[in-house]
Amino acid sequence: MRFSFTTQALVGAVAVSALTVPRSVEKRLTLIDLKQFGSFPTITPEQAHSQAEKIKGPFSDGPQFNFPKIIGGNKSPSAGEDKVVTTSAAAADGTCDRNNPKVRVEWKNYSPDDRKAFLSAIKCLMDKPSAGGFQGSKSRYEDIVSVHQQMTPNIHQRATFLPWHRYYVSIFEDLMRNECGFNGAFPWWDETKDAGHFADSDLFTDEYFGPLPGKTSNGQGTCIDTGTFGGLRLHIGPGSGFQDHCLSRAVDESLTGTVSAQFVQDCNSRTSYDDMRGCQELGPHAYGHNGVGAVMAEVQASPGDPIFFMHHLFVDHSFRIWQNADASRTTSINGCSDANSPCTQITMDYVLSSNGLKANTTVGNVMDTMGGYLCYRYDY
Ligand SMILES: *[C@@H]1O[C@H](CO)[C@@H](O)[C@H](O)[C@H]1NC(C)=O
Ligand SMILES: [Cu+2]
Repeated sequence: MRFSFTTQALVGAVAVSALTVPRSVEKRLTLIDLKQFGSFPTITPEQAHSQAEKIKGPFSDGPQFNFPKIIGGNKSPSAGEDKVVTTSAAAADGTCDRNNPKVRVEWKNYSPDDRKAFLSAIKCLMDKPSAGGFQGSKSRYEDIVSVHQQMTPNIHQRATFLPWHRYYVSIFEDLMRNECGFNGAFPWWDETKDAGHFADSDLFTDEYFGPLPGKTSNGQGTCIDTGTFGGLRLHIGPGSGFQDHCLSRAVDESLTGTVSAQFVQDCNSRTSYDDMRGCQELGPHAYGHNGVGAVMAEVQASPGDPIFFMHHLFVDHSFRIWQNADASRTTSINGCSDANSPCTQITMDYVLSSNGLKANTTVGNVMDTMGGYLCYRYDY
């Protein structure tokens, strides 16, 4: 024990004293055992396909957490916003010209210049110091990771999952634009086009997110040493812990093969929001995470792998497609917002929080992606 402590202290000292850290030192980043990352709970594609099956997902057997209060009827419309386009009762703070929203462009149609600018802006957040107050964070990027880790009990396996992650991805977008000068269109990733061969996507090349290796012969992940994020040191996770470790991946293409257009459609054929949500969360969403593997397969700190955001842009796209089928799907929601028994029903006034990364908002403000608080659509 004493010996390993000394070794770690020495490595730390070298890393701090030399700004130009040689690769040989970076390689000493700890590769965390694959088992420690765990995985997202799943349903099978067959379960999703069976119309009779309603999938909500279990959540009652976890530890008890503090849930945000439901606040209703205390919102006042902001003054002086005469251009607000309110086709949704929930639209508030902000304007959106529905004929000219931002367009999220699928990766394959996303220009090389936009791709470069997008990756540079993520790197920029990683190179910026933390704003402070985010547990375990050592960079502005990790401020975002920390919020997901800390909020995990409130945002998974319940109705909050889709609206909260929509809000979360929009915060990532805001920080890139406001703090790193990104001014292009945002991308999304149509995973159904790459199902079964994620590793062949040019997302996973050194120019962009770096490689996507399979499990090693001894069943482990691999530290990503090359590409935009080569040698990245993560300080948050796995789980609720804080451990210095490398960004690792371990693709399982039999799992990514499940992220098919059929699976997405089977989930989206459900008319009840919460049935659809459970199916998407435990279905395509979970398989994308588990398929990429390692850091991405860990529920709390998976945003440590920046491909997380491409994945959640895909999940948000599926949600938007479901909403497009019926106007009422942007003005109503159902399901549990907590794990109490009986649970508290989610409402449009449910408060979404990011622990101060961005001001709180409500579910109602994010249900319509062109409602004013948000202003985007997808290219298809
Ligand atoms: C944001 O919402 C959370 C959860 O409801 C609450 O604890 C926090 O006080 C709110 N923050 C502000 C600034 O209102
Ligand atoms: Cu999440």
